[in-house]
Amino acid sequence: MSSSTKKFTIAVEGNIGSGKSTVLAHLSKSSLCEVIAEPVESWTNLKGHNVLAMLYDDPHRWGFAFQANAQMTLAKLHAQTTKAPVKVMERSIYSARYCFVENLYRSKILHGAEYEILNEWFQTLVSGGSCDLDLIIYLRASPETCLQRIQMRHRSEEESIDLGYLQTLHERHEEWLIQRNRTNNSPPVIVVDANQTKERVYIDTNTHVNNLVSC
Ligand code: TTP
Repeated sequence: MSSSTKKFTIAVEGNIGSGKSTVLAHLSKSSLCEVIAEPVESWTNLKGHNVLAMLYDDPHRWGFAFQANAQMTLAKLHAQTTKAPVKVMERSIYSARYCFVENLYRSKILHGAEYEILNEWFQTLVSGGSCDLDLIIYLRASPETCLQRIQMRHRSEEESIDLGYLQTLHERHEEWLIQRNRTNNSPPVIVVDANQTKERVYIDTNTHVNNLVSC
């Protein structure tokens, strides 16, 4: 495939409240990009069940079910084809596994058996190559900034999120994307300072998307 017709898949990653949705809304205006939004709506209404609220109300009871569903819904989005040269995903199956599942397990919320089942399922879903990424853009924001933004947007399910939870999730993102603890087949990672104003974040993100397509 020539470089002019080659298609790319990018995942925009970052802690809860780091600004992924606003960056995606901005990128959706570019003719280069087709944006695949995260299926949060399907998590708040799974045939009438709000599994996101259930997760926050009782993580021990619902952590496994939520993460099983998150992995499955994200894998479906990975498999979706797009017409534009760049497919941009909000999150990926990799952050569901390496950040959220990992965090629930290390916090002793997921049982060892549940962790192994989710991991086995994850390995199966990614093994065919349909979840491969060409680039990860990491919106790196401090947990304090994320908390402020979460409080401002006021998603009712997330009222129990505190700084401690965001700090542990921040550490999982850092292990995965900065310390590169998961090096097998990992795509390149570009870090964008997401503590900046959203205008600055847009400019930085646009630059990276354009660079990817022109190289
Ligand atoms: P995010 O994927 O972080 O989306 P967001 O809308 O909060 O992102 P941003 O503010 O940067 O635009 O999280 C959505 C919700 O789903 C959040 O409450 C965390 C939760 N979640 C999990 O609990 N487990 C998972 O595996 C994923 C992907 C999300």
